[in-house]
Amino acid sequence: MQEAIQQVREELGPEAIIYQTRRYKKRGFWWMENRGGVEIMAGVEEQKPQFASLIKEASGAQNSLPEIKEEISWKPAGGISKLPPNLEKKLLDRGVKEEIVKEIGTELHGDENYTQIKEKILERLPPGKEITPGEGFPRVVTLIGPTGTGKTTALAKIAETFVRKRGKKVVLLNQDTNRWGAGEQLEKLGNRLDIDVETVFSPGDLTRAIEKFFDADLILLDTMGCNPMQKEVLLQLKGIIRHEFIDERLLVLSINTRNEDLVNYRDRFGEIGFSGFVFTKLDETGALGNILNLAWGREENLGYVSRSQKVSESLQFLDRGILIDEVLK
Ligand SMILES: Nc1nc2c(ncn2[C@@H]2O[C@H](COP(=O)(O)OP(=O)(O)OP(=O)(O)O)[C@@H](O)[C@H]2O)c(=O)[nH]1
Ligand SMILES: [Mg+2]
Repeated sequence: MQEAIQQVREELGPEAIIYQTRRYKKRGFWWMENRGGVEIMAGVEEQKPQFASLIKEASGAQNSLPEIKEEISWKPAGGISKLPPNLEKKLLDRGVKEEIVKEIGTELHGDENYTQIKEKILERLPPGKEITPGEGFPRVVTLIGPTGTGKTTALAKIAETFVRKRGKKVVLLNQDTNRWGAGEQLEKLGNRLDIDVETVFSPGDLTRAIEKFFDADLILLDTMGCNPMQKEVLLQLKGIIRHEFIDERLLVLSINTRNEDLVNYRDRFGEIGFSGFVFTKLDETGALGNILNLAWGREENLGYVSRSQKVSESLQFLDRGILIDEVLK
């Protein structure tokens, strides 16, 4: 131990502060190459914490200095959590907010393995929930979100999967009467899949449409893109999507958007209520951390991700375990 402390002083200077010293038995710190030894956390004041881990084979404690030097591995930690430095870096590189990384780190002791760390992250993420068709009556699902996030494309992918791959009876409803070409987009899809398409202008229309297609397995309601900064537009949407017959309200967010905007969108749409997330355009960004930031500590379910413009490429189910593995891989 004395020798190791001397090494620290040589590397960081005589002002180095020893924060913590620990001895290891030969067991598993998986990111530290499974070696026993001594770890010293030290830093120098007046700088961003420059923590360093000094690990030395316990069995080689009597080694002469040059031999010991070969076995010393300095691993500068990011300094903001007790996560293994490589995992901390991955989370930050993927865009996970610093406060979340810190929060994950606070409850760790520093000797957890990957599965244990994953468990800690899992605790704060909502589970994934798949769309299931109704049994004896239709399941009604609506997609909501800001303009151009990929709502209609996601809806088309869901319809394609349930009609073509699962042989279910699907009906499309369109509430988007504002945007030029919105109706035609769904008509085209309806023709291609040979399924019914109807436009609804009011909650009353929606009730009538659901009653009309009560033998369907799945009714998908497309909504107009909403600027959530316009309160009256949100309230108009709320009037339709809070309909008591709607089972799932999925918020569609394009993940290639600035994190601050995404959080704002989530909160604004949260005010009118949604039940799960669909994240689109993952093929355009590596910032998967945005998903973790948005779902962190939320009640709404994780749902699906879209990685392509092509309707033939189905949405992928996103469970929290899959999300963590994707962010950390
Ligand atoms: N790269 C990529 N593009 C996508 C994805 N999903 C949708 N898009 C594209 O995003 C654009 C907008 O898609 P729409 O499905 O029309 O979006 P929307 O939310 O229905 O738009 P509005 O109804 O106008 O609010 C189109 O060019 C789509 O092809 C995706 O996963 N990846
Ligand atoms: Mg649309």
